[in-house]
Amino acid sequence: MEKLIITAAICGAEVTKENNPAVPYTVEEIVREAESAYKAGASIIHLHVRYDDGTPTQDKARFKECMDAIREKCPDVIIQPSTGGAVGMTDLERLQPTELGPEMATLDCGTCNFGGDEVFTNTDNTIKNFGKIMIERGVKPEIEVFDKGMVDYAIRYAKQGYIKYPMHFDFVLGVQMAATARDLVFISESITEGSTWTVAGVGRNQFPMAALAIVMGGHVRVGFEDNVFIDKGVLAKSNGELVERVVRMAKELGREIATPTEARRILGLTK
Ligand code: KMH
Ligand code: ZN
Repeated sequence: MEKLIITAAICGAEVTKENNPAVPYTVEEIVREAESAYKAGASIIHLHVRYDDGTPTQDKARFKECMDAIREKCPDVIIQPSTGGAVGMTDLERLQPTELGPEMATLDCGTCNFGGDEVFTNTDNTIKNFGKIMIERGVKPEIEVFDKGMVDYAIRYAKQGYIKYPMHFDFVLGVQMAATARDLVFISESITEGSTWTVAGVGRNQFPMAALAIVMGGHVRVGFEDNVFIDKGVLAKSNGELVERVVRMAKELGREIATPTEARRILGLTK
């Protein structure tokens, strides 16, 4: 089995300091959280950025500032900006960080309900356009899927030339598709041969999904974007604390942790 790639989704766009005071907004806070996750064993930082008051933004300059500052403290970490941004942002806003030529970025492969009246919209044209632009800019997509139909869409887009093989998927479970062992087996067996996958269990699903991925040969995403608790009712002090728990679990289960260099090889990153 390959070593385990841990992605830390340190910030998100929806979670706030009201949910957990350690959620980062400023550049300094974002760097602090990235460094804590990296030192604990994360090889990928999935990045959203905020203005100092916590407002999510896809502003290219703000991304550059945060990415440069993260690289100073975590020189070899893989930085994976979000192109999902926050609900309601335009495609042009969302695409801005891909202009910085990152190694990876997310590519959300469908529309999904985000609670209440919020809908995270990704039309067919949006996805094809994002895929095409990411190929042009040499950015490897992490394909975000919230249910199994989005895997099927991604395979269709790959056949049509909008996504390159081998693909890398992130199964976000517990938003739309349930976070159960049965669902994880089903969705992970639905991807194309040679593809890789990671799982982001949302809320209380974070560590159970991580445990399954560790033994199934997948990879793991944790972080405040998806979950702010280290244990039932106990807020995590940092993203690093969430990563540390996954590292402990992997050790107990006999799976080694990938360094950023090893993660690049596993994912076929060439930049
Ligand atoms: N914040 C969500 C609307 C991604 O990063 O690509 C989108 C999201 C997915 O978080
Ligand atoms: Zn995200």
